[in-house]
Amino acid sequence: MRVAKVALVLCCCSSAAALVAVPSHRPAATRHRATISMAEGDSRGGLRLLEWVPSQKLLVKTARFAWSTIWRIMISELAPQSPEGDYVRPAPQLGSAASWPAELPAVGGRYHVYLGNACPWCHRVGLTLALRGLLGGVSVTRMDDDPERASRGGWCFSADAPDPLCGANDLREVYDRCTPGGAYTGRCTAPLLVDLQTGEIISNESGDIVRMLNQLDLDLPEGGGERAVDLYPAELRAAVDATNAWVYEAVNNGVYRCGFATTQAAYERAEGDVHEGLARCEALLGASRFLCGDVVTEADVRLLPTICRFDGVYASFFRCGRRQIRSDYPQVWSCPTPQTHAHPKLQIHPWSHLTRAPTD
Ligand SMILES: N[C@@H](CCC(=O)N[C@@H](CS)C(=O)NCC(=O)O)C(=O)O
Repeated sequence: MRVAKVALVLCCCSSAAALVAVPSHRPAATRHRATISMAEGDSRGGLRLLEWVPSQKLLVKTARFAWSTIWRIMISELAPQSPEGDYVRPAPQLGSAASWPAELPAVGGRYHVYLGNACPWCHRVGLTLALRGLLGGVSVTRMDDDPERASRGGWCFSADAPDPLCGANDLREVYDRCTPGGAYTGRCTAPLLVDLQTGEIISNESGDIVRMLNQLDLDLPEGGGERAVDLYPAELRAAVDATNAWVYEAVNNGVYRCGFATTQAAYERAEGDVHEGLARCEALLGASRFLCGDVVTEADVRLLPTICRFDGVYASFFRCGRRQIRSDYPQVWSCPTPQTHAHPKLQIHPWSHLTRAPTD
């Protein structure tokens, strides 16, 4: 039906355009003939699908079948599914232990992270670098998201932010370069933390990277008091771990489970979890300044990237906008850094390359 509706709208628009296009200085009779001939001319444009196809029903069904088949193939590779249609995020591939490797010295300029602006998992790493005062000691490359330029995944380098490790064109080349044998076979995800001296990958799991960076103490001249921020203080570790677990399941990954669900039941499960999780955050942030009390922790750093993309992106694109942060979760909206909410750059569709799921 949707295709038919679009066709109808297009037909209406082109007829209207034909009428508007009639020059007004002509005599009335000429004007009438010109109107008819322009309208006829317009109707003969394009493939004239609606004229020669034997059945509109067949056309709509064929278009819907082709569209949803292509979408299903694409989504099954991008977003693996359970038999029930739930999105199952791939397990971390190069996730390390969540502690800074003892053999790697705390040396400024030696470690590098690859980040993509659109990516919430990268955003948590960027926030950690800032909160830990590490931006002067751990270098960062911000990549472009362009699946047509990248040979696998979407991340590639631009002329003004080239790859410092090997001058790669895209992140896949970096993964290859850092893999013994030179051929990495998994997903080329960001964020990625590497050792520039050995050319080895330290981790490509954002949660691990956040925790590792929390342990990295670089002796930087400009570190200042910022370095005093401990995102995983000993007395709050149990609370932070517990909060991370449900925030990830319900909120961080919950929005993806909504957007990538391929059955109605799976979508409803995910959508329910998202709003249950947000309601839980709302209650906690009403009672204390941050999720685990009065100090900022990893838990807040992991929540924020999802929150500030929620109204602009996930609500509509992943279809979890039954309630929105700005209007329905005031404590979440005002805490902890309201200025990052609805930042214009975060309103830009991070997945503009993807097409929406067909809704049949
Ligand atoms: N487990 C990873 C997931 C990161 C992730 O999914 N990153 C996305 C960008 S938002 C990515 O790079 N995807 C590319 C791909 O899967 O090919 C983490 O948390 O670090």
